[in-house]
Amino acid sequence: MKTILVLGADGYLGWPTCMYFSKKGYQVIAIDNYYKKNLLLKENVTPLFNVPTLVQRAKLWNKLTGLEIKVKIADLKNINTLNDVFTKKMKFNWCVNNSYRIPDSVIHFAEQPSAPYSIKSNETANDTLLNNLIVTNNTIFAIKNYSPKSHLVKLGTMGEYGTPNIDIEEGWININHKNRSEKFLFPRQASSIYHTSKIMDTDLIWFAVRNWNLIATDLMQGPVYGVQTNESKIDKKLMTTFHYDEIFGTVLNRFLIQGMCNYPLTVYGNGSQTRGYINISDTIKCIDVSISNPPKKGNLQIHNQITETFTVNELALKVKKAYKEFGINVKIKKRTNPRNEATNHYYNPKYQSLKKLGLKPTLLSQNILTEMINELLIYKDKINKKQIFKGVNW
Ligand code: USQ
Repeated sequence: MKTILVLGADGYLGWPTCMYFSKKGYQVIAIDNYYKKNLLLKENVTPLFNVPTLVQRAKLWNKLTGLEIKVKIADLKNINTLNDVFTKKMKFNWCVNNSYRIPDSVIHFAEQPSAPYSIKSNETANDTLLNNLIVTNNTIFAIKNYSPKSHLVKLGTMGEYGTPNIDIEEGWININHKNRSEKFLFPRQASSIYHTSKIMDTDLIWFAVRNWNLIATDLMQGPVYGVQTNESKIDKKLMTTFHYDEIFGTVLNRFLIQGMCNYPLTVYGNGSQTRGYINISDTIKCIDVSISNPPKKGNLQIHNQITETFTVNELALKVKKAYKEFGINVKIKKRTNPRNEATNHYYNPKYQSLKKLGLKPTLLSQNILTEMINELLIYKDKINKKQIFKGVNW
């Protein structure tokens, strides 16, 4: 039985990842310190519905499936947290059996994930940098010091590349300069402090990989959408948290809630900005594919983790069309873009590598949208319209 360590296990992607690998037969160790839950309180925003704590969900998972997800509530900024895992001194907050194997893979989601939060103030920018860089650095050092054969799988972001006027390669580019050539990280130029912190993460990981012969995969993911994964369908209490507020909600999840409560879809600027998107179920499949295909020692493997690209206008029209089936006439309102981002821009990212390794993408069909609307409709009364648009300016 292989062991995986999930960092940031209470988050939108962390918890479904824990259940998926637990069901697949992995020994799963889940760590989180409720950093994001506390951020929501601080920012005075709430998810669409409350989810039980990580410990409660792990207990429920065990009751319903007989499988164990070991849980530790601890701050990864503290060096001892990961050192305790790798030196087998970890005392879990919940587990069935205290014994465990050193992790074969470490899935790192433990980051402040919001671009608007990161840009709000000097304090929130510092909070983002401190959390994201220190947790990444502690993870690197724990692996280097105690388990250099463990595979680090880190969630990066397509936003590291920005929107350059050339095709975006999968992480690397060959540069010919004055008759000499070398392979470099693809140029990065992010448009928020959050996205910049991910660039810095990549640089830290690349430094560690080439100096200490570590094994790492950096997944450049686009905005994710989705409500349920196969495992959460067992019981509503196993569902992952769902955000639709301006700070923590991603655009498609936000549009679905806006359409449901008769709030004109908040298209920023002229809506031509293009991004690569991915279904939450595919995020987890990409992690699985990455774990099964580690790079060689001393190599940093980078995959662009998206399955298709859309402009914001295209997403808005898809949501409008999906709601028509429900007899709801969704309005779309273009508003002054609170972000400093290019709207009319070239965008041609490459994203073949995960498919070559076996990913079968779940594309954004009308059926998927209808399914998501049905999953969300039961929470319609819980929507708080006041948190849809707060106007965080860049
Ligand atoms: N947008 C709107 N209206 C909205 C919200 C967003 O037009 O109400 C636009 C934004 O201006 C942007 C695009 O939709 O052009 C995507 O915005 P987003 O809020 O869904 O995504 P973003 O802030 O870029 O960040 C999200 C996640 C982040 C992840 C990133 C992937 O929060 O953790 O890294 O997606 S990427 O965008 O590829 O960098």
